[in-house]
Amino acid sequence: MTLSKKLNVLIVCGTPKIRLKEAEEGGVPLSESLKRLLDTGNDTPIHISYPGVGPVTLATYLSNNGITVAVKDWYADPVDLRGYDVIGISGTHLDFDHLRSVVLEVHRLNPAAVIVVGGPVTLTYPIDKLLGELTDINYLVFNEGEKTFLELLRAIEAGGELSGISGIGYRDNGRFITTPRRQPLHPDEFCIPDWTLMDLSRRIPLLSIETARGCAYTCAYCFEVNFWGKPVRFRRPEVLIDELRINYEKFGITTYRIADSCFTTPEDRCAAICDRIIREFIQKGIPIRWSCYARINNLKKDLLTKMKEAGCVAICVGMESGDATVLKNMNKFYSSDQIIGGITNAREAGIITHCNIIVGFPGETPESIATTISTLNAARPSTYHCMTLDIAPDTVLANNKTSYSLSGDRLEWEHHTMSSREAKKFIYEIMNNVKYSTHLPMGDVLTVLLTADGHALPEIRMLLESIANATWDEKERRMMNRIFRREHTVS
Ligand code: B12
Ligand code: SF4
Repeated sequence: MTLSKKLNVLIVCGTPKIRLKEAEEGGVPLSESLKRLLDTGNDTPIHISYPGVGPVTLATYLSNNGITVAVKDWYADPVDLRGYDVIGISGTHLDFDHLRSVVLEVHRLNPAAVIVVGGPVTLTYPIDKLLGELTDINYLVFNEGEKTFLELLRAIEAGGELSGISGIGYRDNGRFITTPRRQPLHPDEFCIPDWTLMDLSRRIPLLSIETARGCAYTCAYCFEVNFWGKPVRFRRPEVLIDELRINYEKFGITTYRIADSCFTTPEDRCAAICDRIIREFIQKGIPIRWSCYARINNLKKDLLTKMKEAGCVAICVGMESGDATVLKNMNKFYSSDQIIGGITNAREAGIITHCNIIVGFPGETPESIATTISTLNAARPSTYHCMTLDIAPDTVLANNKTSYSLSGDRLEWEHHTMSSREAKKFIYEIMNNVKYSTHLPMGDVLTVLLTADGHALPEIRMLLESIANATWDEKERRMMNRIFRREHTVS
């Protein structure tokens, strides 16, 4: 499809609302105490939505290269699609069904627009499903979007040839074509996102920031390693400081979620960025606050103390299991003692901790589940979240099913010691036996959302503990409800 004129481009993005009922059906049971706290019945949508950094970074890159572009949150902004020639849909947080509904609606509202879909969703489903079933999509952009989308737009604008553009998918005479993977950008080519391309006025004062792309580890279930490629590409610390300063001066933003796959590795880089934040902001009275993804083996006292001083309020840790065999099978190179030590260190440094748990990885047994429970009870993270194993495509696990004695796909699987059906039941077993931590999807996100909304850490901790213990009286419960609702009604 070609349009021989200067293009007007819109990128739509956002995280869909999660319905409690859907979350439970999807294998994410919510604790009774959390349901009671929400007190809204089973079908109430919770909207944990704040702008992701990808679409704006992408739009900034296009804008710097002369393209007229805007970004809208599909789930939070009023979106008028009239007048756009190309509509890009960000699939960073969309699954297939959500993608289908956005594509259908975009096409209904602007049938003439060229529809381009990018983001992780383009690689979590095969091209014949995406282009075969969603016939309104014109092009897919795989992996990193900046250069690929720009080249694609220029080709559409000029009526040029597509086959020379790396990193795209399209139809050609009834066939689905995938062009070769594009070489990654040099980190100096990443843009400082220009948040004026999005309407921030209706959102809480919280932004995402990326300091690196990729991850140094190779956990067997993880999709991010292949998505971003190796080696990890690090942005220069001085550029990050500029980004924080610009966002403070333009929008008064001081609260962030660091979007990196693993911000704490390497430790000396993490410490060096913290030092700069302390020097450039904290010591000048600018209260930068943030959360990040962290790795168990990095959770050492000195680093955590520095992170706390630099404004870290919460960390999200992919603990995944407490059992040595399961951890080894996952390519995780830490022990349950390290988990307990690391989480304890973070708590003692005053940082709220959230642990993700995968239930059912090959090697999982009732005994390994018991070890995970006892590890969680000894480590006492503030919040945790259990999911059953999802066999994501192009992971070490998906590519070596035979050696893992694994059959099935995505959320329906079976191996020597467990099936996905059994794994779902074990989630309840974990929830019923973990004593000191709150089962909460996206716990650290809640923490930074509340921080951005002006709540103090003790208040947030009290909320999390109240959810866990469910012992509050009516007055306390009303206050918790107010805190929680305030944060959820923003978007
Ligand atoms: C931060 C993050 C979150 C935050 C998001 C908040 C926010 N607003 O930023 C939180 C914690 C809330 C979150 C939640 C979830 N997340 Co998340 N998250 C991430 C993470 C770590 C970083 C995202 C990011 O900002 N990346 C950096 C930017 C630059 O990358 P990007 O957005 O992908 O954009 C680039 C390209 O993808 C592409 N691109 C993106 N959009 C578009 C659009 C067009 C038109 C084009 C051409 C290109 C393009 O170009 C961009 C620049 O190169 C990623 C993993 C990762 N490291 O990327 C997972 C990830 C995106 N999350 C994922 C998942 C599954 C979830 C959850 C569903 C998890 C869960 N079960 O609860 C929930 C979503 C729930 C919901 N409905 O809200 C998956 C997505 C898989 C998929 N879509 O198939 C990922 C990849 C992690 C994983 N390995 O599984 N997440
Ligand atoms: S799970 Fe986390 S630490 Fe492991 S490879 Fe993926 S992003 Fe890296």
